[in-house]
Amino acid sequence: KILVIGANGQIGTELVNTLRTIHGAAQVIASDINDPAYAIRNSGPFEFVNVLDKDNLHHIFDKHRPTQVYLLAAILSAVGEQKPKMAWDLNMTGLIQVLDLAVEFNVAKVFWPSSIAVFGPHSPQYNTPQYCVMDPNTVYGFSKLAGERWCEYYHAKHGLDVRSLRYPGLIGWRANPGGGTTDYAVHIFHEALKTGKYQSFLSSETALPMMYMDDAIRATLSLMDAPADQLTIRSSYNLAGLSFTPCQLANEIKNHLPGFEISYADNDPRQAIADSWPKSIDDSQATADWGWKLEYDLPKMVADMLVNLKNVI
Ligand code: VAH
Repeated sequence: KILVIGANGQIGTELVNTLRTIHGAAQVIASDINDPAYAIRNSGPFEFVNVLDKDNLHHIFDKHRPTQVYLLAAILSAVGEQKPKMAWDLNMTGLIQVLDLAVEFNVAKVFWPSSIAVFGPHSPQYNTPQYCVMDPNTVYGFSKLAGERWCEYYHAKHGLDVRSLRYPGLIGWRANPGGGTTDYAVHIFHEALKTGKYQSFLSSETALPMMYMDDAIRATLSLMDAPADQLTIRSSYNLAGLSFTPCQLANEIKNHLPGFEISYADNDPRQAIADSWPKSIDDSQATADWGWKLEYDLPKMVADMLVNLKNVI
C-alpha cells in the first residue's frame, strides 16, 4: 500500500494519478486535510489527515500499514512568509512525525520533496552544485533545508530509506500550485487562454529553474525505483529542469497565441524571494546515481501545456 499525504496539492494530485495507474487504485491511499478533488475521491481510497495531529496520523498508519509514504503536505514560499510560524510548524513537525511513524511501522520507502529554495543569496547563482553555501532567507527555504538534515539523520540513525528531490518550480495542467513564488509560470497559461493577457508578479528578466510536471513525476518515480545502494545523497538531490525568464516564457507562448500580451508588476513581495534563489542548477549527481535525464524543453513544455489546458479550463 502507498500512502500519499497532501494528495490535493499540485504534486500530490499528479502523484496519486500516476501511482494509481501503475499500482491500481486500491493500493494508493490519498490523504489530505481538505476535501478531496472529485477525481481523487472517485478514483480510490481517501482519508482525511492532519500531519500535526500525531494520533490521527498514527491511526492512518496503523489502519493501512503503508509500505511507501509520500509526504507532500507543506506551506510554500510565498504563503510561508505571510504565516512563518505555521509554515515552520507544519513543514517541520509534519515531517518529523511522519519519519517517526515510518520507523515505527517499518515503512520500506519514504519520499519527501525539498526545493531549490534551500539555496540563498550567497549560494552560487548559476549551475548551483549539490554541495555549497546554503543561506535560505525564507521560512519555507530553511524549513526544507532543516528537513533535508532530518531525512539524512533518519537514514543514518534508523536505516530509514527516505529519498528526496530539490524540485525547481513545477508547471502542470492537472492541478494548480498553491502559494509559491514560481506560480506565475502556471497562471500565465490560464490567462493566456482565457483573456489573452497576463501581468507577471516577477520581473521580465527573473530567471528561475523550472520543470514540467511530467518530468518531475518521472524523476520522483525513477528515484524511488532506484536500488538503494546506488544512492549517494540522503539529504536531497538537486534537480535542474530548465531555466527561463517570464519574458522568454511569454515569447514561447506567443508562438502559439500571437496576440498574447504580458505586463509586469513592480513591487510584488515574491520578487525578493525569487532574487534569493539560483538561476540554474547542476544536477549531475542525479544523472550519475540514478540516470536522470530531462525530456521537456521550453517549446515542448509550452506546446503540451496549451494543448492540454485548453481542454480543461
Ligand atoms: C515555491 N513552487 O514557489 C515552490 C517551489 C522552487 C519553488 O519550491 O515555493
